[in-house]
Amino acid sequence: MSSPESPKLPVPADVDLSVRLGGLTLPNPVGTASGTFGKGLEFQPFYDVASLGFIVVKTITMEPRAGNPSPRLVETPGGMLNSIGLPNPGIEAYVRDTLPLLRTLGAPLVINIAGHDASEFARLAEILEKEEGIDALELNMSCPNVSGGMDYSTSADGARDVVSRVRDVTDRPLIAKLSPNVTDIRPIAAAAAEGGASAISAINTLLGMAVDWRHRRPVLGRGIGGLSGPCIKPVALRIVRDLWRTVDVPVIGIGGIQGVDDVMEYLLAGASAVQVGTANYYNPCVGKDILEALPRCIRELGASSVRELVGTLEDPR
Ligand code: RRO
Repeated sequence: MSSPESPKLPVPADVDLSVRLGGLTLPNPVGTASGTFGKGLEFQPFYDVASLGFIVVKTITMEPRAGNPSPRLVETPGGMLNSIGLPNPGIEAYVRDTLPLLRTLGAPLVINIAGHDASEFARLAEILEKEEGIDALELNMSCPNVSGGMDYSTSADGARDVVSRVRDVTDRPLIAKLSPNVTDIRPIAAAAAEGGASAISAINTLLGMAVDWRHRRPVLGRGIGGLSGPCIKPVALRIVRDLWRTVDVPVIGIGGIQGVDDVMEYLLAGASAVQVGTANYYNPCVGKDILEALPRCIRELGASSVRELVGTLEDPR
């Protein structure tokens, strides 16, 4: 839904920003990361969110969840630490009350789901199968803040199992969102692709902790949380490069993106698209800012499309 004060951003005709993710064509590679963009409507006063390449919404589960004890968020000198714990109204209320609002956003819509086990992931996908206006599902196999939340992205067999069970019930593009909290993400991503993932999104947050030494307590209500923000970008870039070399499906880069330079770095490292997360908290216009600057940066490298840049980082000598 476009508001009159936020006109759609002009994209110069000589730069093709479109990207393909599995069967999905996106108008541009700049999306928003799950849990950092509300329902999208909150950002509409700042710019027309329909200009985004895609919007990924906060994870939805089968049953309603209250989330973790507070405090749930803390700023550290290096980044933001969260322990939100998947609060959501459950799939039934979500489909009834939230999905109709999301359909008005105008950008390709990616619904992020998490189940307790593979069959619950599949059941969620099955319920959403009846719903229109959903362009892809992102499988949250990597939530660091609930018991068992990372189980399906810490083993190749677990990842293959979840994705293939969901693949059995839907032809929709499936994005497997993986955890960096593993020794080697590559076999896990390869297994997700074998199971039928159309794309891999990397990375979810890095497990961390903040300490209030005067009270001898961890700061977060659950003790540990997920670290995000610019401090995790080097880790995410390394992983995106590794995945670009390893898996046959497109990679979506996530981690510490706060401007167009970051996006260019991810594209060159091998990301076909990116998700902007934590930066939405301190710059609600970050998506617009990046989209305005992106065509110029692409031209600066002598290219006329996003696609021709993906993975073109030179190898070290
Ligand atoms: O809700 C959360 O605490 C949360 C989730 Br589901 C996730 O995937 N990643 C994260 O950092 N926090």
